Amino acid sequence: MINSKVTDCQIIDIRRYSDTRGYLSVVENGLDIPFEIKRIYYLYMVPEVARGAHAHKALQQLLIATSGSVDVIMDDGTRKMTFHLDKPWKGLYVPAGLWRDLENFSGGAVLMCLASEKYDAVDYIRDYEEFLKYKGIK
Ligand code: T46
Repeated sequence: MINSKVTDCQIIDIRRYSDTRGYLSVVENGLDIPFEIKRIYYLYMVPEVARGAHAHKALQQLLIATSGSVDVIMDDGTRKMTFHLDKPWKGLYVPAGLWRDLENFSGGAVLMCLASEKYDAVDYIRDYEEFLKYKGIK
């Protein structure tokens, strides 16, 4: 998705069910998000450092702060948008082809990622100049 823009990112309300026992949220293939889930991973016990700093050529993701909070800064090479994730029923849909930085993890934060593809190191662009070339900006 070379032409993707930060405005293609969107916050998705994750279905939730509550009763006297608390809340349950669910994401189901084919119903709740615009891709098939092939992998799940999560970041936790993150100290005061930034993570991310890369783009994906093909991977689509739904990022959910299942605990605590984190700032996700999305960048399409011409514009940046910051998404503050702090609720387990809010997911950030991230299309392919966008640079992301992950900052300000709160204590105890857990960032879960539902991913459209299996792990492939070749899908990553980790150099910002290369990213700008990929987007046709430089
Ligand atoms: C992303 C953000 C939100 C694997 O071996 N398999 C995997 O599925 C993943 C995701 C990572 N790894 C290995 C590769 C590295 O040696 O785990 C190590 C740390 O990965 P990375 O430096 O890419 O971590 P982040 O936090 O910068 O990025 C990760 C995801 O890689 C990325 O897709 O969007 O979380």
